Amino acid sequence: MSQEFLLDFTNSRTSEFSLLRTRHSEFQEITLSMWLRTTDSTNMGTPISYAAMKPADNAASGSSPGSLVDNTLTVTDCASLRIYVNGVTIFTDVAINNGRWTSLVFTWRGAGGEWHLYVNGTEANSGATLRTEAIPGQGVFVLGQEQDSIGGAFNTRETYLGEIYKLNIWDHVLPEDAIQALAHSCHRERGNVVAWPDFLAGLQGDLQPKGSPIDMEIPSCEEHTPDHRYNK
Ligand SMILES: [Ca+2]
Repeated sequence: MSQEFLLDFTNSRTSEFSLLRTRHSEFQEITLSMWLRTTDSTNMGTPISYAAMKPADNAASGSSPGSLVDNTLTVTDCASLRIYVNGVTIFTDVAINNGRWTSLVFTWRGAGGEWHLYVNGTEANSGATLRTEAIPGQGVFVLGQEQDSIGGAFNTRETYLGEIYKLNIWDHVLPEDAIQALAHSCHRERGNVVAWPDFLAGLQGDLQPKGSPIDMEIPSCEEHTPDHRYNK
């Protein structure tokens, strides 16, 4: 299935989202890439949230189901981006609610907790999270809503308002040149944890895929990517 579609979240209803359950085991590293276009300045709009259960210490006994790690991996508030990893808030001080298509790439390494945020291919902020444990696996990704329980407990004030295009997630930190390539409209890479078309099967409410417009106002391959792989 082609990646050439976008999802447009046009209202604050909690009934419109896409839900995707992963069977992937825990994540030691993450690369999250997506294109967003939004003007929202009032909602704590959440393009993507991930919720998972932390395995119980005595999971081997099978007697305990473990506990929910709220905000296991979540991106929210496009007026001043906050990214959560294992419940820890990263305040990036990056605003992207300017009504233009914006490429966001977030990388995180469990070992050391180092994270980087790239906006349109340029590093906008970086740091280290305090906790360095792995992100629990076998959880639920939700586009457009913020989960407070696994796959639910959404809040209208945290609904994403705007468009999402080509959201992909990898279980490792991509090399610098690959991160750069993600900031160009023609990239064809697919995440090995989540590939953009995976979300089509979990669409809820009135949310329907739209063809990606040719006037997306995002950098063309020829202008910005000398790499021969991306030239037609
Ligand atoms: Ca939450």
